[in-house]
Amino acid sequence: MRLSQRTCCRARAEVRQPGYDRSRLSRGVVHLGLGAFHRAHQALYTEAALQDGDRRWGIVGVSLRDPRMARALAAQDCLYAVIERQGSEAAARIVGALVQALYAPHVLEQVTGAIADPAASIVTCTVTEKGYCRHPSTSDLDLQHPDIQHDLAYPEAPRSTLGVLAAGIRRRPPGAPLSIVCCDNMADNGDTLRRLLMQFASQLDPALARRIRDEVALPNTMVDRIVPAATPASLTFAQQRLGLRDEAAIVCEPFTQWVIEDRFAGPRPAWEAGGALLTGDVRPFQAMKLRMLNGTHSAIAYAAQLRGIDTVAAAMADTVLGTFARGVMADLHATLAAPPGYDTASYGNALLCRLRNGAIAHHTAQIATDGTQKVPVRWLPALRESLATGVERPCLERALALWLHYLRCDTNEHGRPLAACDPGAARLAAALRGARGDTDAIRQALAHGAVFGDAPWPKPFQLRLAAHLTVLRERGAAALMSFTATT
Ligand code: CS2
Repeated sequence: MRLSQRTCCRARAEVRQPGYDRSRLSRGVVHLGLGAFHRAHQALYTEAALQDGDRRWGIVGVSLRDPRMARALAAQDCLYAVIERQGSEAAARIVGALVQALYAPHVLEQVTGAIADPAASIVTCTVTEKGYCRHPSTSDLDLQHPDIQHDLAYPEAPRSTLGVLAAGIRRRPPGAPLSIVCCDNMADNGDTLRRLLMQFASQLDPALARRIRDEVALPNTMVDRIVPAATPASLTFAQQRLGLRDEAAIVCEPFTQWVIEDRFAGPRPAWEAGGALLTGDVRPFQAMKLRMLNGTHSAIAYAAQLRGIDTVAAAMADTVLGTFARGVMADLHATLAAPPGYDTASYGNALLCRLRNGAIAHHTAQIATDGTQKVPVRWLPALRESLATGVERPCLERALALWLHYLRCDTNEHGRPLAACDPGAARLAAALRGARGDTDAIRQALAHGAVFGDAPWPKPFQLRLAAHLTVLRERGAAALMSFTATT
Protein backbone atom coordinates (compact mmCIF):
# COMPACT_ATOMS: atom_id res chain seq x y z
CA MET A 1 0.00 0.00 0.00
CA ARG A 2 1.30 3.45 -0.97
CA LEU A 3 1.70 6.29 1.55
CA SER A 4 -0.95 9.02 1.22
CA GLN A 5 -3.16 11.22 3.41
CA ARG A 6 -5.72 8.40 3.53
CA THR A 7 -3.26 5.62 4.33
CA CYS A 8 -0.76 7.34 6.62
CA CYS A 9 -2.73 6.27 9.70
CA ARG A 10 -1.92 2.68 8.69
CA ALA A 11 1.81 3.19 9.15
CA ARG A 12 3.46 1.18 11.89
CA ALA A 13 2.68 2.48 15.36
CA GLU A 14 6.21 3.67 16.13
CA VAL A 15 6.26 5.99 13.08
CA ARG A 16 5.80 9.62 14.16
CA GLN A 17 2.97 11.43 12.34
CA PRO A 18 2.41 15.15 11.64
CA GLY A 19 0.55 16.31 14.74
CA TYR A 20 -1.54 19.03 13.04
CA ASP A 21 -4.33 19.42 10.51
CA ARG A 22 -2.62 19.68 7.12
CA SER A 23 -5.78 20.88 5.38
CA ARG A 24 -5.56 24.16 7.32
CA LEU A 25 -2.03 25.14 6.29
CA SER A 26 -1.35 28.33 4.32
CA ARG A 27 1.40 28.47 1.70
CA GLY A 28 3.99 30.61 3.44
CA VAL A 29 7.18 29.04 2.03
CA VAL A 30 8.18 28.31 -1.55
CA HIS A 31 11.11 25.97 -1.96
CA LEU A 32 13.16 25.63 -5.17
CA GLY A 33 14.96 22.27 -5.55
CA LEU A 34 12.83 19.44 -4.25
CA GLY A 35 15.71 17.02 -3.63
CA ALA A 36 16.30 14.78 -0.63
CA PHE A 37 18.38 17.38 1.20
CA HIS A 38 15.57 19.92 1.48
CA ARG A 39 13.05 17.30 2.48
CA ALA A 40 15.32 15.96 5.24
CA HIS A 41 16.58 19.34 6.43
CA GLN A 42 14.75 22.68 6.09
CA ALA A 43 11.36 20.95 5.73
CA LEU A 44 11.83 19.34 9.15
CA TYR A 45 12.61 22.67 10.82
CA THR A 46 9.44 24.05 9.24
CA GLU A 47 7.59 20.93 10.39
CA ALA A 48 8.64 21.77 13.97
CA ALA A 49 7.22 25.30 13.59
CA LEU A 50 3.94 23.82 12.28
CA GLN A 51 3.82 21.38 15.16
CA ASP A 52 4.09 24.38 17.48
CA GLY A 53 0.77 25.55 16.07
CA ASP A 54 1.76 28.22 13.52
CA ARG A 55 -0.22 27.22 10.43
CA ARG A 56 1.21 29.84 8.07
CA TRP A 57 4.13 27.80 6.80
CA GLY A 58 3.01 25.07 4.45
CA ILE A 59 5.71 24.55 1.78
CA VAL A 60 5.16 24.73 -1.98
CA GLY A 61 8.02 22.58 -3.32
CA VAL A 62 9.31 23.16 -6.84
CA SER A 63 11.52 20.98 -9.02
CA LEU A 64 13.22 22.92 -11.78
CA ARG A 65 14.92 20.11 -13.68
CA ASP A 66 13.42 16.70 -13.10
CA PRO A 67 9.70 15.87 -13.02
CA ARG A 68 10.05 12.57 -11.13
CA MET A 69 10.08 13.74 -7.51
CA ALA A 70 7.19 16.19 -7.95
CA ARG A 71 5.20 13.38 -9.60
CA ALA A 72 6.02 10.85 -6.86
CA LEU A 73 5.13 13.32 -4.12
CA ALA A 74 1.89 14.44 -5.79
CA ALA A 75 0.80 10.78 -5.87
CA GLN A 76 1.31 10.66 -2.07
CA ASP A 77 -0.51 13.92 -1.19
CA CYS A 78 3.01 15.34 -0.67
CA LEU A 79 3.62 13.12 2.36
CA TYR A 80 6.97 11.39 2.72
CA ALA A 81 9.01 9.74 5.44
CA VAL A 82 12.40 10.53 6.91
CA ILE A 83 14.22 7.70 8.65
CA GLU A 84 17.26 8.57 10.74
CA ARG A 85 19.78 5.74 11.00
CA GLN A 86 22.92 5.23 13.02
CA GLY A 87 24.18 1.84 14.16
CA SER A 88 21.18 -0.36 14.92
CA GLU A 89 18.95 2.64 15.70
CA ALA A 90 16.34 3.82 13.19
CA ALA A 91 13.66 6.46 13.90
CA ALA A 92 10.97 7.05 11.29
CA ARG A 93 8.58 9.96 10.88
CA ILE A 94 6.11 11.11 8.27
CA VAL A 95 6.47 14.78 7.33
CA GLY A 96 3.41 16.90 6.53
CA ALA A 97 4.91 20.34 5.85
CA LEU A 98 4.97 20.00 2.07
CA VAL A 99 1.57 20.97 0.68
CA GLN A 100 2.24 21.09 -3.06
CA ALA A 101 4.89 19.65 -5.37
CA LEU A 102 5.32 21.35 -8.74
CA TYR A 103 7.51 20.69 -11.75
CA ALA A 104 8.30 24.21 -12.95
CA PRO A 105 8.51 23.66 -16.73
CA HIS A 106 4.94 22.28 -16.71
CA VAL A 107 3.35 24.88 -14.41
CA LEU A 108 5.58 27.91 -14.52
CA GLU A 109 2.66 30.28 -14.01
CA GLN A 110 1.78 28.54 -10.75
CA VAL A 111 5.40 28.62 -9.59
CA THR A 112 5.92 32.33 -10.20
CA GLY A 113 2.44 32.91 -8.77
CA ALA A 114 3.43 31.08 -5.57
CA ILE A 115 6.52 33.30 -5.23
CA ALA A 116 4.41 36.38 -5.99
CA ASP A 117 1.77 35.54 -3.39
CA PRO A 118 2.19 37.99 -0.46
CA ALA A 119 1.19 35.16 1.93
CA ALA A 120 4.55 33.60 1.08
CA SER A 121 7.27 35.60 2.77
CA ILE A 122 10.01 32.97 2.44
CA VAL A 123 11.66 31.31 -0.55
CA THR A 124 14.28 28.69 0.27
CA CYS A 125 16.65 27.20 -2.32
CA THR A 126 18.66 23.99 -2.63
CA VAL A 127 19.55 23.86 -6.31
CA THR A 128 23.19 22.72 -5.86
CA GLU A 129 26.20 24.92 -6.42
CA LYS A 130 25.93 24.81 -10.20
CA GLY A 131 22.25 25.82 -10.11
CA TYR A 132 23.19 29.48 -9.66
CA CYS A 133 25.04 29.88 -13.00
CA ARG A 134 28.03 31.61 -11.45
CA HIS A 135 31.72 31.53 -12.15
CA PRO A 136 32.97 29.21 -9.39
CA SER A 137 36.08 31.25 -8.62
CA THR A 138 34.56 34.76 -8.71
CA SER A 139 30.92 34.15 -7.76
CA ASP A 140 29.87 36.55 -10.52
CA LEU A 141 27.07 35.69 -12.91
CA ASP A 142 28.12 33.66 -15.95
CA LEU A 143 26.42 35.66 -18.68
CA GLN A 144 27.49 33.07 -21.24
CA HIS A 145 25.60 30.30 -19.45
CA PRO A 146 22.95 28.94 -21.87
CA ASP A 147 20.19 29.09 -19.23
CA ILE A 148 21.00 32.72 -18.41
CA GLN A 149 21.08 33.66 -22.09
CA HIS A 150 17.74 31.91 -22.53
CA ASP A 151 16.16 33.62 -19.51
CA LEU A 152 17.38 37.07 -20.50
CA ALA A 153 15.83 36.52 -23.92
CA TYR A 154 12.57 35.05 -22.51
CA PRO A 155 12.14 36.46 -18.98
CA GLU A 156 8.51 35.34 -18.86
CA ALA A 157 9.48 31.70 -19.51
CA PRO A 158 12.54 31.21 -17.32
CA ARG A 159 14.27 27.91 -16.66
CA SER A 160 17.10 28.92 -14.32
CA THR A 161 16.81 29.50 -10.58
CA LEU A 162 17.67 33.18 -11.00
CA GLY A 163 15.16 33.56 -13.84
CA VAL A 164 12.36 31.93 -11.83
CA LEU A 165 13.12 34.07 -8.77
CA ALA A 166 13.20 37.26 -10.84
CA ALA A 167 9.93 36.40 -12.62
CA GLY A 168 8.24 35.68 -9.27
CA ILE A 169 9.49 38.88 -7.64
CA ARG A 170 8.31 40.90 -10.63
CA ARG A 171 4.77 39.67 -10.09
CA ARG A 172 4.85 40.35 -6.34
CA PRO A 173 2.88 43.34 -5.12
CA PRO A 174 5.17 46.18 -4.03
CA GLY A 175 5.86 46.36 -0.33
CA ALA A 176 5.29 42.63 0.37
CA PRO A 177 8.45 41.67 2.26
CA LEU A 178 10.36 38.64 0.99
CA SER A 179 13.34 36.71 2.31
CA ILE A 180 15.22 34.28 0.07
CA VAL A 181 17.17 31.73 2.08
CA CYS A 182 19.93 30.04 0.10
CA CYS A 183 20.71 26.61 1.55
CA ASP A 184 23.49 25.48 -0.78
CA ASN A 185 27.08 24.82 0.19
CA MET A 186 28.66 28.08 -0.93
CA ALA A 187 30.64 30.54 1.15
CA ASP A 188 28.51 33.63 1.89
CA ASN A 189 25.66 31.85 0.14
CA GLY A 190 23.04 34.55 0.80
CA ASP A 191 25.36 37.39 -0.24
CA THR A 192 26.39 35.40 -3.31
CA LEU A 193 22.80 34.81 -4.36
CA ARG A 194 22.03 38.49 -3.78
CA ARG A 195 24.89 39.52 -6.08
CA LEU A 196 23.89 37.02 -8.78
CA LEU A 197 20.22 37.94 -8.64
CA MET A 198 21.02 41.66 -8.83
CA GLN A 199 23.40 41.09 -11.75
CA PHE A 200 20.73 39.06 -13.52
CA ALA A 201 17.93 41.54 -12.77
CA SER A 202 19.97 44.56 -13.81
CA GLN A 203 20.37 43.01 -17.27
CA LEU A 204 16.58 42.88 -17.50
CA ASP A 205 15.29 45.92 -15.73
CA PRO A 206 17.13 48.34 -13.41
CA ALA A 207 13.93 48.94 -11.43
CA LEU A 208 13.69 45.22 -10.63
CA ALA A 209 17.32 45.21 -9.46
CA ARG A 210 16.60 48.18 -7.20
CA ARG A 211 13.56 46.43 -5.78
CA ILE A 212 15.59 43.36 -4.96
CA ARG A 213 18.23 45.55 -3.34
CA ASP A 214 15.70 47.44 -1.23
CA GLU A 215 13.01 44.87 -0.44
CA VAL A 216 14.46 41.36 -0.46
CA ALA A 217 16.53 39.94 2.42
CA LEU A 218 19.03 37.20 1.63
CA PRO A 219 20.46 35.87 4.89
CA ASN A 220 23.56 33.69 4.86
CA THR A 221 23.12 30.17 6.19
CA MET A 222 25.08 27.08 7.11
CA VAL A 223 23.19 23.85 6.47
CA ASP A 224 24.32 20.41 7.56
CA ARG A 225 22.93 16.92 7.36
CA ILE A 226 24.28 13.91 5.49
CA VAL A 227 21.44 12.80 3.21
CA PRO A 228 22.40 10.14 0.66
CA ALA A 229 20.39 9.93 -2.55
CA ALA A 230 17.69 7.25 -2.36
CA THR A 231 18.44 3.80 -3.77
CA PRO A 232 16.20 0.75 -4.31
CA ALA A 233 17.71 -0.64 -1.08
CA SER A 234 16.93 2.50 0.96
CA LEU A 235 13.34 2.56 -0.35
CA THR A 236 12.89 -1.10 0.60
CA PHE A 237 14.31 -0.41 4.07
CA ALA A 238 11.88 2.51 4.45
CA GLN A 239 8.98 0.33 3.37
CA GLN A 240 9.80 -2.21 6.07
CA ARG A 241 10.01 0.52 8.71
CA LEU A 242 6.82 2.28 7.63
CA GLY A 243 4.66 -0.64 6.61
CA LEU A 244 3.79 1.48 3.53
CA ARG A 245 5.45 2.11 0.18
CA ASP A 246 6.94 5.60 -0.07
CA GLU A 247 8.66 6.50 -3.34
CA ALA A 248 10.01 9.70 -1.76
CA ALA A 249 11.36 8.17 1.47
CA ILE A 250 14.69 9.38 2.80
CA VAL A 251 17.17 7.47 4.93
CA CYS A 252 19.72 9.83 6.49
CA GLU A 253 21.87 10.40 9.55
CA PRO A 254 20.35 11.64 12.86
CA PHE A 255 22.62 14.71 13.01
CA THR A 256 21.23 17.99 11.71
CA GLN A 257 22.35 21.60 12.02
CA TRP A 258 21.14 24.91 10.60
CA VAL A 259 22.76 28.23 11.42
CA ILE A 260 20.98 31.22 9.91
CA GLU A 261 21.89 34.86 9.79
CA ASP A 262 19.14 36.74 11.58
CA ARG A 263 18.33 39.08 8.71
CA PHE A 264 14.78 38.69 7.41
CA ALA A 265 12.55 41.12 5.56
CA GLY A 266 9.25 39.86 6.99
CA PRO A 267 7.81 36.98 8.97
CA ARG A 268 9.48 33.57 9.00
CA PRO A 269 8.75 30.17 10.55
CA ALA A 270 10.06 29.72 14.10
CA TRP A 271 12.77 27.38 12.85
CA GLU A 272 14.30 27.55 16.33
CA ALA A 273 11.57 25.05 17.27
CA GLY A 274 13.53 22.49 15.24
CA GLY A 275 16.85 23.57 16.77
CA ALA A 276 18.02 26.19 14.23
CA LEU A 277 20.49 28.76 15.54
CA LEU A 278 19.77 32.36 14.51
CA THR A 279 22.89 34.45 14.77
CA GLY A 280 24.51 37.70 13.67
CA ASP A 281 27.42 36.14 11.78
CA VAL A 282 27.26 32.79 10.03
CA ARG A 283 30.67 32.99 8.33
CA PRO A 284 32.74 31.12 10.96
CA PHE A 285 30.14 28.31 11.00
CA GLN A 286 30.13 28.17 7.22
CA ALA A 287 33.91 28.01 7.00
CA MET A 288 34.06 25.27 9.64
CA LYS A 289 31.46 23.14 7.92
CA LEU A 290 32.46 23.75 4.29
CA ARG A 291 36.10 23.00 5.05
CA MET A 292 35.99 20.27 7.70
CA LEU A 293 32.96 18.34 6.46
CA ASN A 294 32.61 19.10 2.77
CA GLY A 295 36.36 19.46 2.21
CA THR A 296 37.03 16.08 3.82
CA HIS A 297 34.09 14.56 1.95
CA SER A 298 35.50 15.61 -1.42
CA ALA A 299 38.95 14.23 -0.58
CA ILE A 300 37.40 10.91 0.46
CA ALA A 301 35.28 10.86 -2.69
CA TYR A 302 38.12 11.22 -5.23
CA ALA A 303 40.47 8.85 -3.41
CA ALA A 304 37.69 6.28 -2.99
CA GLN A 305 36.57 6.57 -6.60
CA LEU A 306 40.11 5.92 -7.79
CA ARG A 307 40.42 2.93 -5.50
CA GLY A 308 36.97 1.49 -6.28
CA ILE A 309 35.46 2.11 -2.82
CA ASP A 310 31.75 2.84 -3.05
CA THR A 311 30.69 4.40 0.24
CA VAL A 312 32.08 6.93 2.71
CA ALA A 313 31.82 4.45 5.59
CA ALA A 314 33.80 1.84 3.63
CA ALA A 315 36.41 4.48 2.77
CA MET A 316 36.74 5.43 6.44
CA ALA A 317 37.19 1.75 7.33
CA ASP A 318 40.09 1.48 4.87
CA THR A 319 43.25 2.04 6.93
CA VAL A 320 45.12 4.15 4.39
CA LEU A 321 42.15 6.20 3.22
CA GLY A 322 40.70 6.62 6.73
CA THR A 323 44.04 7.94 8.03
CA PHE A 324 44.38 10.23 5.02
CA ALA A 325 40.85 11.60 5.55
CA ARG A 326 41.74 12.49 9.14
CA GLY A 327 44.87 14.22 7.83
CA VAL A 328 42.88 16.27 5.33
CA MET A 329 40.44 17.25 8.08
CA ALA A 330 43.33 18.27 10.34
CA ASP A 331 44.88 20.36 7.53
CA LEU A 332 41.58 22.14 6.99
CA HIS A 333 40.92 22.51 10.71
CA ALA A 334 44.25 24.29 11.10
CA THR A 335 43.07 27.04 8.74
CA LEU A 336 39.93 27.94 10.73
CA ALA A 337 38.93 30.61 13.19
CA ALA A 338 36.43 28.87 15.49
CA PRO A 339 32.91 30.28 15.78
CA PRO A 340 32.65 32.06 19.14
CA GLY A 341 32.12 29.61 21.99
CA TYR A 342 32.46 26.63 19.65
CA ASP A 343 34.91 23.78 20.05
CA THR A 344 35.99 22.84 16.54
CA ALA A 345 38.07 19.91 17.81
CA SER A 346 34.95 18.23 19.25
CA TYR A 347 33.11 19.11 16.04
CA GLY A 348 35.87 17.24 14.15
CA ASN A 349 35.62 14.19 16.44
CA ALA A 350 31.85 14.05 16.09
CA LEU A 351 32.28 14.43 12.34
CA LEU A 352 34.57 11.41 12.15
CA CYS A 353 31.82 9.32 13.84
CA ARG A 354 29.30 10.66 11.33
CA LEU A 355 31.54 9.73 8.41
CA ARG A 356 31.88 6.21 9.83
CA ASN A 357 28.09 5.74 9.98
CA GLY A 358 27.71 2.47 8.05
CA ALA A 359 23.93 2.40 8.50
CA ILE A 360 23.55 4.94 5.68
CA ALA A 361 25.05 4.21 2.26
CA HIS A 362 26.53 7.54 1.22
CA HIS A 363 27.99 6.91 -2.21
CA THR A 364 31.36 8.42 -3.02
CA ALA A 365 30.24 8.79 -6.67
CA GLN A 366 27.53 11.20 -5.49
CA ILE A 367 30.00 13.41 -3.60
CA ALA A 368 32.51 13.26 -6.48
CA THR A 369 30.09 15.09 -8.81
CA ASP A 370 30.60 18.75 -9.74
CA GLY A 371 34.17 19.05 -8.45
CA THR A 372 34.73 22.25 -10.42
CA GLN A 373 31.98 23.85 -8.31
CA LYS A 374 32.98 22.30 -5.01
CA VAL A 375 36.79 22.45 -4.94
CA PRO A 376 36.95 26.28 -5.17
CA VAL A 377 34.76 26.49 -2.05
CA ARG A 378 36.02 23.54 0.00
CA TRP A 379 39.81 23.49 -0.56
CA LEU A 380 41.19 26.42 -2.48
CA PRO A 381 40.59 29.24 0.04
CA ALA A 382 42.35 27.14 2.73
CA LEU A 383 45.24 26.41 0.35
CA ARG A 384 45.58 30.04 -0.75
CA GLU A 385 45.57 31.31 2.83
CA SER A 386 48.15 28.72 3.91
CA LEU A 387 50.48 29.25 0.96
CA ALA A 388 50.31 33.02 1.47
CA THR A 389 51.91 32.53 4.89
CA GLY A 390 54.38 29.93 3.61
CA VAL A 391 52.56 26.95 5.18
CA GLU A 392 52.29 23.63 3.32
CA ARG A 393 49.20 21.47 3.80
CA PRO A 394 50.52 18.04 2.82
CA CYS A 395 47.24 16.11 2.91
CA LEU A 396 45.15 18.83 1.30
CA GLU A 397 47.69 19.27 -1.48
CA ARG A 398 47.57 15.53 -2.07
CA ALA A 399 43.78 15.69 -2.16
CA LEU A 400 44.02 18.26 -4.95
CA ALA A 401 46.40 15.99 -6.86
CA LEU A 402 43.96 13.10 -6.40
CA TRP A 403 41.16 15.16 -7.94
CA LEU A 404 43.27 16.20 -10.92
CA HIS A 405 44.41 12.61 -11.42
CA TYR A 406 40.78 11.48 -11.22
CA LEU A 407 39.85 13.96 -13.97
CA ARG A 408 42.78 12.71 -16.03
CA CYS A 409 41.87 9.00 -15.84
CA ASP A 410 39.28 7.00 -17.76
CA THR A 411 39.31 4.08 -15.34
CA ASN A 412 39.89 3.47 -11.67
CA GLU A 413 42.70 1.35 -10.26
CA HIS A 414 40.71 -1.82 -10.94
CA GLY A 415 40.19 -0.89 -14.59
CA ARG A 416 36.53 0.03 -14.12
CA PRO A 417 35.22 3.15 -15.91
CA LEU A 418 35.34 6.42 -13.99
CA ALA A 419 32.53 8.72 -15.03
CA ALA A 420 33.26 12.20 -13.68
CA CYS A 421 29.83 13.82 -13.59
CA ASP A 422 30.78 17.48 -13.78
CA PRO A 423 29.57 19.65 -16.67
CA GLY A 424 32.19 22.29 -15.78
CA ALA A 425 35.13 19.89 -16.02
CA ALA A 426 35.34 19.15 -19.74
CA ARG A 427 38.01 21.76 -20.56
CA LEU A 428 40.03 21.10 -17.44
CA ALA A 429 40.00 17.35 -18.04
CA ALA A 430 40.98 17.84 -21.70
CA ALA A 431 43.89 20.07 -20.66
CA LEU A 432 45.08 17.49 -18.13
CA ARG A 433 44.83 14.66 -20.63
CA GLY A 434 46.56 16.58 -23.41
CA ALA A 435 49.48 17.77 -21.25
CA ARG A 436 53.11 16.90 -22.01
CA GLY A 437 53.94 15.33 -18.65
CA ASP A 438 53.01 16.05 -15.04
CA THR A 439 54.60 19.49 -14.67
CA ASP A 440 52.80 20.69 -17.77
CA ALA A 441 49.56 19.10 -16.52
CA ILE A 442 49.71 21.13 -13.31
CA ARG A 443 50.65 24.32 -15.13
CA GLN A 444 47.72 23.92 -17.50
CA ALA A 445 45.27 22.95 -14.76
CA LEU A 446 46.14 25.93 -12.53
CA ALA A 447 45.75 28.24 -15.53
CA HIS A 448 42.08 27.25 -15.59
CA GLY A 449 40.92 30.51 -13.98
CA ALA A 450 37.23 29.58 -13.64
CA VAL A 451 38.28 27.08 -10.95
CA PHE A 452 41.67 28.20 -9.67
CA GLY A 453 41.26 31.98 -9.93
CA ASP A 454 43.57 34.38 -11.69
CA ALA A 455 46.24 34.95 -9.02
CA PRO A 456 49.40 32.89 -9.64
CA TRP A 457 50.13 29.82 -7.51
CA PRO A 458 53.63 29.54 -5.96
CA LYS A 459 56.14 27.58 -8.00
CA PRO A 460 57.16 25.17 -5.19
CA PHE A 461 53.49 24.29 -4.71
CA GLN A 462 53.19 23.53 -8.42
CA LEU A 463 56.24 21.30 -8.27
CA ARG A 464 54.86 19.40 -5.29
CA LEU A 465 51.58 18.83 -7.13
CA ALA A 466 53.43 17.58 -10.22
CA ALA A 467 55.43 15.15 -8.07
CA HIS A 468 52.15 13.89 -6.56
CA LEU A 469 50.75 13.27 -10.04
CA THR A 470 53.84 11.21 -10.84
CA VAL A 471 53.34 9.07 -7.72
CA LEU A 472 49.69 8.60 -8.62
CA ARG A 473 50.51 7.51 -12.17
CA GLU A 474 53.37 5.22 -11.21
CA ARG A 475 52.36 3.81 -7.83
CA GLY A 476 48.69 4.64 -7.27
CA ALA A 477 46.52 6.46 -4.75
CA ALA A 478 47.46 4.37 -1.70
CA ALA A 479 51.16 5.18 -2.22
CA LEU A 480 50.40 8.90 -2.34
CA MET A 481 48.13 8.81 0.69
CA SER A 482 50.36 6.67 2.91
CA PHE A 483 53.21 9.23 2.79
CA THR A 484 53.07 9.78 6.55
CA ALA A 485 53.97 6.14 7.10
CA THR A 486 56.80 6.16 4.55
CA THR A 487 58.46 9.55 5.06
C1 CS2 B 1 28.49 16.39 0.18
C2 CS2 B 1 27.35 17.18 0.82
O1 CS2 B 1 27.68 15.68 -1.91
C3 CS2 B 1 28.47 16.42 -1.32
O2 CS2 B 1 29.26 17.13 -1.94
O3 CS2 B 1 29.71 16.85 0.67
O4 CS2 B 1 26.14 16.94 0.20
C4 CS2 B 1 27.25 16.89 2.33
O5 CS2 B 1 26.80 15.57 2.56
C5 CS2 B 1 26.32 17.86 3.03
O6 CS2 B 1 26.74 19.17 2.76
C6 CS2 B 1 26.31 17.59 4.53
O7 CS2 B 1 25.72 18.64 5.19
